[in-house]
Amino acid sequence: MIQQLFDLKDKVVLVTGGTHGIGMAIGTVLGQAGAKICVNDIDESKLGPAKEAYAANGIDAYTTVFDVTNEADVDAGISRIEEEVGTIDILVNNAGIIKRIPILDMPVADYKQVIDVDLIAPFIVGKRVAPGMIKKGAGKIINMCSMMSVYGRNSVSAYASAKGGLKLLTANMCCEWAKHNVQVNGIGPGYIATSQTAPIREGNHPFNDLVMMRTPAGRWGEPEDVGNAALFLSSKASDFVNGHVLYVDGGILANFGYVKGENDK
Ligand code: NAP
Ligand code: GCO
Repeated sequence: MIQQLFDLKDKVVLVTGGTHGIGMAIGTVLGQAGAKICVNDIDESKLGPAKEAYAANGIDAYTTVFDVTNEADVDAGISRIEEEVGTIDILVNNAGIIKRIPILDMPVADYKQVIDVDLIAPFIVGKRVAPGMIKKGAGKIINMCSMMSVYGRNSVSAYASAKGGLKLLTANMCCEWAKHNVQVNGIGPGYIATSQTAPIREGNHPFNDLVMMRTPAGRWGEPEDVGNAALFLSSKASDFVNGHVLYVDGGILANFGYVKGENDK
């Protein structure tokens, strides 16, 4: 039955940084598909509101605090999940930060912090979770990539460096773990309306014009658009999809752009 392809009943999911934004949308969709949802955050104050938001959608989310950049913290956090919920079947490396600073003005410490969260943390968490999947003989890992896995743009050098690296870390995880029936893929969202893009979206920000010019769909993406793609990559339907980055971008990567008023039909 087609529904069985997308049934995640009894699967244990970890969405890092899943207390709001894209991560919460992913956790919600996977939870509604039957999975047991676990989310972490670096900030304990985010856990209560997140648990309530998940509950409002009928999902009893397991919440815990750990810093994805800290190997010991990750090990303790994953151990808690393994003991209290079960071995993780589906990992979504979603936690991420961005710092929009031109290279000449960016302190090296800021560059390193973005690399730590957006690239090294998926390595740390993936390396900690994969052994359980390998032992079970099955698993799904989704690394949250970006348009900046393939493009640069002014002021996001650290973020693009990390997301570009994450695209190839995804490929390498695939090469090493596919033989164990662990599918590792990326999702590359376009411009999505979350708190991360609020500074370049709200208050009639001129960046909106660029997003509209580059996005054939003519809108900002919603977190749910990404959640739906995550359901595919978490399900049996994608068992032969590996090392792939699924772009959820409204057509940005297919489009050089257009001049307002020209060919608008
Ligand atoms: P967001 O609203 O800023 O959420 C990011 C989450 O990651 C937050 O819950 C944050 O916790 C958590 N986090 C940050 N550092 C952490 C750490 N060291 N340990 C644990 N958790 C940590 O961002 P978003 O827009 O939902 O984006 C989610 C992911 O999608 C990110 O990887 C982002 O790069 C990627 N992405 C976003 C877009 C977009 O247009 N929004 C497009 C492409 C890709 P706190 O809130 O407590 O800091
Ligand atoms: C930016 C945006 C983007 C999005 C996303 C696009 O400043 O350009 O924040 O980086 O977050 O990564 O895919």
